[in-house]
Amino acid sequence: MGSFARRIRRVFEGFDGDAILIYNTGLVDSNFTYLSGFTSGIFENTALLAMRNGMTLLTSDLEYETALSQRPKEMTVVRYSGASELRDQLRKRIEGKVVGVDASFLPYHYFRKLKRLSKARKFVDATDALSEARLVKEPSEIANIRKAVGIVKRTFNGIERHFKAGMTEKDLAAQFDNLMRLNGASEPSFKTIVAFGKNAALPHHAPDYSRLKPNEFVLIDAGAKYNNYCSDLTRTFIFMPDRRSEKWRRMDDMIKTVKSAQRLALESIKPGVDGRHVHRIAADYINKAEKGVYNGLFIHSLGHSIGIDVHDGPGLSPFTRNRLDAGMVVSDEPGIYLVGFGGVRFEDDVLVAENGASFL
Ligand SMILES: [Mn+2]
Repeated sequence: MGSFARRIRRVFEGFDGDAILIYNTGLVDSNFTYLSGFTSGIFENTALLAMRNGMTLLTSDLEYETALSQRPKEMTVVRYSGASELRDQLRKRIEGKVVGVDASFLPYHYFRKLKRLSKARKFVDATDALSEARLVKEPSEIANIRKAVGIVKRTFNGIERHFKAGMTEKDLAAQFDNLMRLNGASEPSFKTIVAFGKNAALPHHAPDYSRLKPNEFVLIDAGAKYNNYCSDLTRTFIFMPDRRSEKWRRMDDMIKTVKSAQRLALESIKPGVDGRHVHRIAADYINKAEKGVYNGLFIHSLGHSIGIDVHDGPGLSPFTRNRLDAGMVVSDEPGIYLVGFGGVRFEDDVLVAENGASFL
């Protein structure tokens, strides 16, 4: 069975309707990317109809050749010119059927139009079936994520040479993004976070004109895309450390604590374990470290699934039950955030395997 036949089968394991319709408006649905494997093209106003025995792509003249050259063998490509032809083609295929859509992506405005024009018997939400199918990765998907991770690791390896007193967070973010591309990324997988000093206490800080000063944190959270797949890594450095200062001692202790929590969490990851349990291990360690000085300062989930999306589904959250399985890729990213002082986060991407887990 081909790779895409297997993907279709996986999706229909969790869905009992007749067809799944992925409709790209201006943005590309990541489930479109999963089912097509396309790495080139915009595919605006393109419909991908998946059924148990194959897929049909309805696309415009603009994308037709691009689609033909990349299509998997399970896919038939049909071109349409104009909205009425798209409607007729769609109606012909789904009239009277039970059709699943990705309700987490498709805007309500477009959904209503589809509903009116297509004469499907019933539309249902196939979001969960789609996202569950994507949780366990195939070897080729893991290879792509591994590449995306390697690009960011290589970029981190040389980055301290680029730290200069007085540079802004924006300067460093621009340099980091450029280096990722030079190292093979097709693009960043999300907006790179660079946070100096006390800004590092804000987990989602957007790089601004803050300037780098000696004996301060430099937190960088970045990801690369490679062949449609994402990575997501974080490192925290201290710029020109003053090892005799009280401030340095605190910063250094925060770094050591977070790294230990990250390592402990990794060691507890294996198939069958609930993601909530892994979060708990890291959170308990941080809360109890140093007689409780960091209690309550780890303020987010330990990790999320990674794949075509940076947040590719549940991972290691305290709130959702998620049984880990071999082939899943999740981030392991504990942090300590001390408002007014600074923050530390270390993040690596973990492959869950039969006999345990390892950083990619
Ligand atoms: Mn992350």
